[in-house]
Amino acid sequence: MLDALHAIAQPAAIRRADYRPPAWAVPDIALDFDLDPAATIVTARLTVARNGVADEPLRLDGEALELLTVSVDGIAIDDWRMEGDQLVIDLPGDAHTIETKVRIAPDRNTQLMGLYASGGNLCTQCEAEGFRRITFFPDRPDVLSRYLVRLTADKARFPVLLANGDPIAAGDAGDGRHWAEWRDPFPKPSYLFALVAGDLAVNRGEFVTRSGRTVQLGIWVRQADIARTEHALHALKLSMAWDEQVYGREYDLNVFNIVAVDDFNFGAMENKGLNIFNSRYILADPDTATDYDYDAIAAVVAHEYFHNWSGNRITCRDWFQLSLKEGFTVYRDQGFSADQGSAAVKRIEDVRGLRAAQFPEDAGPLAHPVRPDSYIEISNFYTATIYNKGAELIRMMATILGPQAFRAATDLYFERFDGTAATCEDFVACMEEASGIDLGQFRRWYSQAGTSRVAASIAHDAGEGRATIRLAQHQPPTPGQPEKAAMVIPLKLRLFGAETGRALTDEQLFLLKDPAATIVVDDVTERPVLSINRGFSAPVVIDSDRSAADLAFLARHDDDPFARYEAMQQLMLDTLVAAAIEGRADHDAVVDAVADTLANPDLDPAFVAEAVLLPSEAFIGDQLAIVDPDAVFHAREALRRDLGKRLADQWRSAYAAAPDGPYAYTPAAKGHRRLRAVALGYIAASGAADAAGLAFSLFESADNMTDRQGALSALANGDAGEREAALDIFYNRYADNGLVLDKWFQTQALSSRDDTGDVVRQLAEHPDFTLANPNRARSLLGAFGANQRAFNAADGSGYRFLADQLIALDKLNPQTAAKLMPPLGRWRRFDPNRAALMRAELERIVATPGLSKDLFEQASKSLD
Ligand code: 0A1
Ligand code: ZN
Repeated sequence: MLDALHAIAQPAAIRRADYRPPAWAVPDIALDFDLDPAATIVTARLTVARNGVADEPLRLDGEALELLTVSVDGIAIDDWRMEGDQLVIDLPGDAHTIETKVRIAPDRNTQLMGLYASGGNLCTQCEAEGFRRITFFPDRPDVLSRYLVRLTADKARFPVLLANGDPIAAGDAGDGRHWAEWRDPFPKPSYLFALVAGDLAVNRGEFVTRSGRTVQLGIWVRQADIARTEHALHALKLSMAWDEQVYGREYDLNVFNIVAVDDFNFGAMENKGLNIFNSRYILADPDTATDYDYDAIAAVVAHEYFHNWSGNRITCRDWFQLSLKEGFTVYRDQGFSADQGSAAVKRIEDVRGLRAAQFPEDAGPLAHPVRPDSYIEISNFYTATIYNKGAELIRMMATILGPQAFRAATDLYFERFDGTAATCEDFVACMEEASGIDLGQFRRWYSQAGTSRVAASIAHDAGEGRATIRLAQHQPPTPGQPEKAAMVIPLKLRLFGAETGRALTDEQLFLLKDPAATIVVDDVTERPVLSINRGFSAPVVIDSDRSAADLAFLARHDDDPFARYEAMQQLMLDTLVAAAIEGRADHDAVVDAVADTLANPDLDPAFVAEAVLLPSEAFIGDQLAIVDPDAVFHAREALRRDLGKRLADQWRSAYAAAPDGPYAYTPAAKGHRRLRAVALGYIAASGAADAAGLAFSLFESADNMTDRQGALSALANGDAGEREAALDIFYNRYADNGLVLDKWFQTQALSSRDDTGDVVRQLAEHPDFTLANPNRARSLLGAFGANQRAFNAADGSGYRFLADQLIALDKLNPQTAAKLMPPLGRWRRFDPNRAALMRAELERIVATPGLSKDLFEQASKSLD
């Protein structure tokens, strides 16, 4: 009895092993929307065709729907039944037409899944399981249908009516209402359905495909934002051309529309022909968006566009295969961004992102394989592992195959699986078939979680002229996977001579397949220094015994920019870890290496800016057996101050080196701005008397948000009088721009000041703070959770505050609440006091009545 009660309270897990093909196909669906924010009537006519066993009933998913009528082949029926959230109809024979009519209330939809209102407009979000909140349907990605959609709405309030595919007809409906019809000829799963109804302006463009078809492009936003859409439109055209050139993929409809909305749970959504975006990934002008925002907009526009092939033309058989579309599409957008500017800097940024988000996930209670085996709530699996580690898997296969075979393999994949719902296995099989390379062992990357570690050392026999490289791999245990088999790890290696600085070998790709391996290199006449995992050829941690001198040497001489950056990072990390453990460390090697990098005229300023930046507090903490957030903070601050003081002149010249002139979004200008911001940070860290004045004058004179926000961040970390002034000016100047106000909240939540916890709690009471808008919630709570020292205050005040906010947010928007929870789940990494305080908050969350599946899954797994 108790067990039964327990079973009801705990949401059930869905397992990959339980996959069964759908019993009924739905080749066609006609949808009719009578749109009204308070009460929308949705009529759905489905043609259904039996797919499987003769007596399987038709099961249609539905959630929060008010069912009005059901009919079969034109005749109203009442012998349907509900089993949980499924509408079940027993049907004789093999083919029928089913019609349902339901009522929904978009203006009460705070979850932002299904049909909802944002800024007075109506829009949809259906991935992963939102379509069931619009109408009854087999809401799973392997049911592909052709959609015909008719929208009717008040003409004054909703002058624009958009849906997937191409527009086919429109007209007046009388009574101040109008209608539009859209047809999407490409069969698609329900998660790719979308509609938008609203008062929107459009920035139109055109793209002529390589076969000569003209596609009408449109970026739809509110009228006041139209001037900020040019960058996104340009990025869309670049993406369309790039996918033709690099992957041979052409666009397939006559129109491609993008709509920006302010209330959105994720970044953007690839609905067929009608992408819906979080407005932060569309709107940009120099005054309101940073270079980082510009880059992110181009990357997300490209990502969603690339999904048209990797995701829409070929979709996923089930949600366990999510990385099939996401890992591959991230890999594709990374390639696109790399081609727009410096590929080396892009790779550095991507690896930094992987280490910040994915490595901790893989080392914590929520670790899961790139192809998971089970989930409770699929929305929780839109993770850095599925997306970013998934992209690294594709990159490793591309490295192993080489460019020609990889392109042949993607061609084969696109051709063979076009119009179907495929699996990760299908993708890997195409890689094998096109290349003739056996990827049997490689498949473990899909099934084993955790970040692999490789121990690497090199010995030199000067007499024999022989170098011996020893490698050993280690697979750490993760939840449910205590033991693991050896992986195939593609490692790019090269040796450099310690005396002459020249390369002693060519770059070599070594596939580490066994638990341990030895590589012997002859004709090595001087002491070799090992450059390993060049270009970050595998998403692993390298444990090497390279000395500070060898790392400094690589930072100076390695010809691979990533390896050079990496050597510098390792040198800094070794120094900071020693300082965090011992309370102090010798900074000389780092200071010399940074000085050298700053003095090297051959280096791109964008690269220099990355190379001289210290590892984050979180990443330093990740290297410690038990994270001591205060020790890490002080070690890092001490090194920042020392670098700031000892290289004061170099920072001043780096700061001044950026050429004057109006804002331009070019790789060179971006690099200069980046270096200027980093230099300003060091000048401020040095404690120089004029630092706040310098930052404030940049803040005031800047003609762009990149410099202005860089200056604001530098001020926000200090306690000069200019701090308050700048925050006030910034707030007043942008009071009517939600995306910029997010930056105002975020900058304060990321501050390194001692009082940040108090400031954040006050900001949660600010009239402009609301949990109803995901961007705003993330700007304060997400940034605070990432601020290692402030969040992990020893008295547990940060944990209590976040838990309070999550419990409140869960009632409105479970997905966003669940996304913000992971910092609370890292208790194993901290001392017993902090761990107990964190666990107490997790327990409080789990015990909250009416908790969502989303937050329940994250919090309960984090307690295990
Ligand atoms: N497929 C989208 C991500 C996405 C997933 C779920 C969403 O629901 C709220 C929204 C967007 C992408 O990869 O961009
Ligand atoms: Zn995606």
